[in-house]
Formats: sequence, structure tokens, C-alpha cells
Amino acid sequence: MKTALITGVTGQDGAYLAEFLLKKGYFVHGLKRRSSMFNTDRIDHLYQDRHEHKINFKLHFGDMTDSTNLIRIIQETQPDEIYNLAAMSHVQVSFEMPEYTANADGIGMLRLLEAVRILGLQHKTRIYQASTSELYGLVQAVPQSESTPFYPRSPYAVAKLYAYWITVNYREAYGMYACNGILFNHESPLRGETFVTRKITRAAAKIALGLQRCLYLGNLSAQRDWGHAKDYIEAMWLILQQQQPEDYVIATGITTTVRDFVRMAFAELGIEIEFSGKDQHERGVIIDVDYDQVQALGLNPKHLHPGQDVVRVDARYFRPTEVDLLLGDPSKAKTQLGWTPKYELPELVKEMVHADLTLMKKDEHLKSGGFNTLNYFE
Ligand code: NDP
Ligand code: GDR
Repeated sequence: MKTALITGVTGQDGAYLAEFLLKKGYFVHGLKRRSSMFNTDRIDHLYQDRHEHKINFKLHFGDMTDSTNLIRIIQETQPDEIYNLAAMSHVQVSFEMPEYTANADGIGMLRLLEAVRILGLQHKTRIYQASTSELYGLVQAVPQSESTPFYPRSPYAVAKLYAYWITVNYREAYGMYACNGILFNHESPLRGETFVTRKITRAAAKIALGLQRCLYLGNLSAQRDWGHAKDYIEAMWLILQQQQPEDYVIATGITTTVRDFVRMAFAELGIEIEFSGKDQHERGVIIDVDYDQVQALGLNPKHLHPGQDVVRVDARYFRPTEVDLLLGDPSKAKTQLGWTPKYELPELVKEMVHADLTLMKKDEHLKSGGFNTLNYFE
């Protein structure tokens, strides 16, 4: 039985990867931060009581900023594979917490590599680093491949640049099997609520149910190469199963604007949106409602009427420096790993919107029963 250690196991990718590795017969250890409330919603279905006789999934308290704790966990677990997914992963928040981001996302990877080396596991343990398309930043060329130069545009991306190169350096200096997956944006119903796709699918569901009036967004023209997290975690695993350690771009090869993602999400609910106006005055207005579709989804049509503006721009969501266009070239992953994404964007949008509609219907039910379901910190 192979043993894996996943840092960031409570996050979107960590949850899917843990499930995937357990199905493959791995013993999975996960690093989880201590928090004042439970933070394991995404992996609760995998939880195993430690008192049970035979378990193959175990959580350990830890933090990427604490080397002694990382050394101890790696010593205890002796992993064959480490997937370093832990990070302060929100680009905009990294402008507000640059030092912490550098520490957790940049030096965090160094701590893991050093722990493996200190423990003499450098020829046993394979390490995956969650690198990112944010490394490309200011557009140098499209589509972006393994040979495209980096130009990071946020404290998050600069921290990830350090992690990228320290991974390459430890591979070259110590012969470690350490690799970067340069993953483009990937989403799912488990995506954090403040990333733009999930913010949109949640809001579309809430607006359709009459629980929210308007969705406020930042840069609607940003273009992203969006894939499904389930496809991308499989690529992480493949990267660690090769003869030689190498770095790979993982992407769909198709890019879409935030504006079009909004249109697609509302269309899933029978609501057609058109955009008008410029810059901060741009608005997304309902131009048509398919009332048959709305009713088939169990929605109340009285909440929706043409002419209603449901999307507005709020400059608060603009970033000091933006990444305008991401479009990946996954040719190397296709040829060498045999990896191709199974999901296309319309399916992803559909899955996310309907998952959020189900969630929000529960919210609506609670609200009608007199419970306060407001999210104060959105
Ligand atoms: P999430 O934000 O959903 O998950 C991040 C995870 O890291 C959470 O489990 C979080 O814990 C944990 N974490 C944060 N800070 C620390 C810390 N200091 N010590 C230990 N754990 C910590 O991210 P995703 O699952 O979407 O992404 C996984 C990784 O891939 C990240 O490194 C991200 O930067 C990178 N990436 C993501 C892409 C994407 O599109 N999703 C694309 C390219 C790269 P908690 O639950 O307690 O907050
Ligand atoms: P990103 O994802 O920054 O690409 O990082 P995010 O979904 O936050 O933003 C994508 C684009 O949408 C624009 N945008 C908004 N973004 C957010 N969050 N909220 C808004 O209201 C909004 N309006 C417009 C952004 O400006 C941006 O251009 C994600 C993270 O998962 C990183 O960890 C990962 O490395 C990269 O993807 C690849």
C-alpha cells in the first residue's frame, strides 16, 4: 500500500485528491490547520473514526509556516508521495496579506523539501508542488506552455514563483523527484465561495430564488482557461508516476471571459443576460426569461423580469495589478502523461449552478421557517 501526504487536504483540490487516492488503495494522511470551528466540510464523507480497527485516512494538525511540525509529520508518516496543495490561494487577498502569503506559499514548499532531505527520504519521497498559471501574469505569449517566461503580478504569484524554482532547484541539486504542475484555473461545486466562478453560480442561484438582488463583480473582461478540479487532480497524480520528474502545464486550451461565464450561469436557470455600459458603469440586465424552464426548476417566476439589472461592477474587486488573459497549452501533458480533460466548460457551469441551486433552496427553506441565513462576511 502506497502512502501519500496531502497538505491543504481541507481545500477544493485536497478533498478531490484524497478521495481519488483512497479509491486507488493509498493510505492517505492529510495536513489540516487548527481552527476554532470545524473546517473539514469537504472531506467529512471520508472521515474515519481513529478507534476503528482498519483505517486508511488520517488527519494531522499542522501548518506550512511551522517546520518542526512538518518534519515530525513526515517522519511519522514516511510518505511515498507528498502533494503540496496548502496555500493562501486567493490572489486578491494576497495583496492584503503579502508577508503571510510569501511565508506559507513560498517558504512553505522549502520547508517540505528540507524536511524530506533532513529525514533522508530524498530518494523515497516524491513531491508535487501546486504551481499556477498566475506565474505567467503579464501576458508574454499565448498559449502559455512550459517554456513561456513568467511575469508574476501579485504577492501570491511571486510567492508561488519562489516555490516553483525551489522545487526545480532541489530536483537538480539533490536528485529529488520533485515536480511542478502548472495548473490553470480549475473549479467545481467545492470551489471556495469568493473565487469568481463560485461567486457567480451562488449568486445566480440566489437571484433566481429571490434571495439576492444583485451580483457585484470586478473585472468582467478577464479571460481564464477554466477546467474541472476532478480532471486536474488526476493530472497531479500522473505527474508523480513518471520515470523522470518534470514540470507540466495542465489546462483545457480554451479561454472565456468572466462576462461570458456570467451569461452561461444565468442561462442554466432560464435567464438571459445582456451587458451594456462601459467600465465601472457596465451592467448585466435580464433581457429574457424562459418561464417554462424557470418553473421546471421549481423557481418562482415573480422574482424575475426583463429589464432588471442583476450584475453591477464594484471597483472594490479590481486588483492593483491584474492578469488579463490565461490560455494554456497542455500538449506536453497530453503526449507524455496521456492526460486529457473529460469535462468541458458548459458541463462544469451546469454542475456548479445546479449544486448551488440545491444548496440555496435549503437556505430558502430555512428562511421561510424563520431562520436567519444571511452570510454577513460575503
Ligand atoms: P483552496 O483555497 O481551496 O485550499 C487551500 C488549502 O490550503 C486549504 O486546505 C487551506 O486550509 C490550506 N492552507 C492554507 N494556508 C495554510 C497553511 N498556512 N498551512 C496549512 N494549510 C494551509 O485551494 P485549491 O484547492 O483551489 O488549490 C490547491 C492548491 O493549488 C493551492 O496551493 C493553490 O494555490 C493551487 N492552485 C489552485 C488552482 C485553482 O484553480 N484551484 C490553480 C493553480 C494552483 P483551510 O481549509 O483551513 O483554509
Ligand atoms: P484567480 O481566480 O485570481 O484567477 O486565481 P479568481 O476566481 O479569484 O479570479 C478570476 C478572475 O476574475 C476576476 N474577477 C473577480 N474575481 C473574484 N475573486 N471576485 C470578483 O468579484 C471578481 N470579478 C472579476 C479577477 O479579477 C480575475 O481576473 C485562481 C486561484 O485559485 C489561484 O489560487 C490559482 O493559482 C489561479 O486561479 C490559477
